[in-house]
This record gives sequence, C-alpha cells and structure tokens, in this order.
Amino acid sequence: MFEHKIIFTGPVGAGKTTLIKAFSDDAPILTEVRPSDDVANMKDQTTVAMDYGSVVLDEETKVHMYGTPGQQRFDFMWEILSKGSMGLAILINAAAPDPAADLRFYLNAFKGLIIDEHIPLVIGINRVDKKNPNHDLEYYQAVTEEFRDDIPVLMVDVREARDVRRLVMTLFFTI
Ligand SMILES: Nc1nc2c(ncn2[C@@H]2O[C@H](COP(=O)(O)OP(=O)(O)OP(=O)(O)O)[C@@H](O)[C@H]2O)c(=O)[nH]1
Ligand SMILES: [Mg+2]
Repeated sequence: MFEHKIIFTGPVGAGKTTLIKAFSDDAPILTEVRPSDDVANMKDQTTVAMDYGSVVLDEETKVHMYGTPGQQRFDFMWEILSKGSMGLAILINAAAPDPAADLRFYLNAFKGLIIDEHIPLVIGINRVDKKNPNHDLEYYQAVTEEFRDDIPVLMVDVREARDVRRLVMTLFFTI
C-alpha cells in the first residue's frame, strides 16, 4: 500500500475540520477548543493545533490528511505540518468578505511548497451559494495564475464525501 500525506489549509471557517470529519474512514483526531477571541462570533469551535484523519482511496492508496489551524497566531504549526507532505489543498470560504484576498494570503504563506518545491496543489472553494454564487471560477483563477499556471480550482461542499474525493483525486492527478 502506498501511503501519502496531504495537508489542508485555509482561513478560519473555510471547512478544514468539517472536511476531515466528513471524509476520514476512522474517527478523526481533532484539537478544537472554544474560541477565546472574535472567532467566537463565527463559530463555537476552532482548531488550535491540527486535525488528522486517514482514508483508503483504493486498494493501493492510503491518504493521511492533516488540517492546519486557520488562525494566524497558530501559524507555527503550518510549517511543522507541511513537512513531508506530497500535496496541499487550500480551502476557501466563498461567503467571506474577500475570498480572493484570502486565497492570495494562503498562496503566499505556503509559497515555499508551492513555488520552491512545486508541490501538487489544488484549491477547493467551499460554502458556495449554489443558487447565487458570489464569484465564478475565473475570479479565483485570476489569483492562482499570479503564482503558477497549473493550479486546479474546484467548487466543493466539504460536507459531501463525493466532493472531497474529487478534490483529493485532482491532487493525485496533478502529480
Ligand atoms: N453553509 C455552509 N456551511 C458550511 C459548509 N461547509 C462547512 N460549513 C460550516 O462552516 C463551518 C466551517 O467550520 P470548520 O470546519 O470548523 O472550519 P475550519 O476551516 O476548520 O476553521 P478553523 O479550525 O477555525 O481554522 C462549520 O460551522 C460548518 O458546519 C458549506 O458548504 N456550506
Ligand atoms: Mg478547524
């Protein structure tokens, strides 16, 4: 069995923990606490160290999934979790005030992996209002193209295992 490590990053509330909970074969390991700052206005729990879950994609592939904390004050974990990773997925909350700025911020924060190491990368746009999407794919692609011209951008609902599988498979196809 081939074992791969991938990481999920992105802003607070983008859905990293939700994704790992929805997709992991076994009960995930989470480090969520009640927020002590204004994140509490948004949600009851936030990740302070990491999420971990694993999934067997097919008979030869097992994927170990690590979710980073979104809050910048825990950014020391980002580098730790990045070590040895074969792929990176950036999740974006489409309902946030400025999702393009969020995407640009995370692309910059992980520039070492994205530009220097040229690691496989996929962008998942989550929390899209399907009836009335704020932004189309081109809006996000305009940002990814500032960094690399081979970055797939997908609209996903991370609560749906089928969508997460599509996101993860896209990462594998770009290897
Ligand atoms: N409306 C809507 N809500 C969603 C969707 N996906 C996730 N959510 C909700 O959005 C929130 C996402 O929160 P988390 O999964 O904790 O986000 P996170 O990225 O782990 O955030 P931090 O750990 O704080 O960095 C949860 O309350 C989810 O129930 C979606 O597609 N649509
Ligand atoms: Mg989380």
